Amino acid sequence: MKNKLKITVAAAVALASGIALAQEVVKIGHVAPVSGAQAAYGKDNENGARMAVEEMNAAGVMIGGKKYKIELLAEDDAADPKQGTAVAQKLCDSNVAGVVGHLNSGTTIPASRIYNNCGVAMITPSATNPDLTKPGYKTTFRLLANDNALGAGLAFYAADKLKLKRIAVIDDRTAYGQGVAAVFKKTAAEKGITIVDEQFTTDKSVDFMSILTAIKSKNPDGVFYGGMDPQAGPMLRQMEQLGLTKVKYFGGDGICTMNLIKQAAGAKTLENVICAEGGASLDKMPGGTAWKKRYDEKFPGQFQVYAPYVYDAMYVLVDAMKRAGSIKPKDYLPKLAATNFNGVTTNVQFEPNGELKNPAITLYTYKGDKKIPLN
Ligand code: ABU
Repeated sequence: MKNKLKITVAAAVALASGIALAQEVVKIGHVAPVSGAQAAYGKDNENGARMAVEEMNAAGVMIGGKKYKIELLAEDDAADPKQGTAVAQKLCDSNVAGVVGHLNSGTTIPASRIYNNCGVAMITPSATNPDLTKPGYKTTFRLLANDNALGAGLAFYAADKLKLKRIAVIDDRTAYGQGVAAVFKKTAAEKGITIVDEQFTTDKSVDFMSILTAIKSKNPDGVFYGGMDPQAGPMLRQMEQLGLTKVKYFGGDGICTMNLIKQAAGAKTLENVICAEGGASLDKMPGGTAWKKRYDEKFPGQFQVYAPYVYDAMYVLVDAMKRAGSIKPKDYLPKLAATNFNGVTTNVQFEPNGELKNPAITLYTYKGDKKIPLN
C-alpha cells in the first residue's frame, strides 16, 4: 500500500513538473533496396520515411490517449524477391504495426501475401504493377498510379502527340518491366502503332549492343524500355553509339529519376526520353515545393522520385492509428481503408481494392541536367 502510494505521488509530481512519463513505442517497417544497383532509389525512399518519422516524433504522437514514439525498422531487400519475402517475414515476427514498402513490384507482390497472412497493413509508395491489388487483400494499399495508367499514358503520347508509327519494346523480365511494357504494347497497338521488335534483357545487364543492333535493323522511330535506370542509362549511351540518335525513348517511373542523368553519362539521347510518373509533378503537388526544400536541406543531392510518396504513406498509416485509437492492425485497418488525408502528394483516399483514388500521372523529358514535366 505504502509503495503504491509512492508511485502514484511520483507520477503526479512528474506530471505537475512537466517531466515526461515513459512513452509507448509503435514499430513501423520500411523496405527498399538500399544496397545493389538500385540503392539510389532505396535510399531516397528510406530518407522519405525517416523525414516523416522524425517530424512526427518531434511533434508528439498521441494514439488512444497515450504518447507514442515511432520506431522505424528500416530493411534492405536489395530488389530481390527472395530477400523481399524474408524481410517481410522478419518484420511480421518483429510485430511491426505496419509497413511502408516495398519499392519494387517484384518484391512487393510476394511480400504482400506475407503481410496479409500476419494481418499487417502495407502501403507501397512505388511498386506499380497492377497485379498487386488483384488478390483483394484488405492489408494492401498503393499510394500512386499503377502501370495501367503509366503504360497507356505513354502510348497515347507516342501516337497522338508525337505521331510515331514504329516502336520497338524491350523489358527486363521483372514483374515491373514486363508489366509496364505489356500495357504500353497493347495500347500502342490499339492506337495503330506497329511494334516492330520485342527484345529482353535483365535488371543486372549493362551491355545492350546486340539487342539494340537487332532493333536498329527494324528502323524504329521509338523504343520503349520496361525497367529501371541502371539499365536505361547505359542503354541510352549505347543507342547514341549505334547512331540511334533520333529515336524517342519511352519508359515508366522506373527510369524517370534524377539518377538517369548520371547513368546516361552525357549521352545526347537523354533528351529523347519521355517517361511517366504516377503522380503530379512536385510543383503541382499540394505540398510539393515546401516539402522538397526541407528534403534537400536534410538529404542534399539524394532526391530521386518516390520519397514524397513514402513520406505521405508514413503519415497515412499513423493517421489511421490515431483515428482508430489503436496501433493494432485489426483495429486501424478499417480506418486506413477509409483514409481522407491531405498529404504532400495529394488528398489520399483509397479505392476498395487498395488503389489510390483519382491518381494523377505526369510525363517528363530531360534537358541538360534537368528533368522537365511535359504536362
Ligand atoms: N514503379 C517502378 C519501380 C518499382 C516497381 O514497380 O518495380
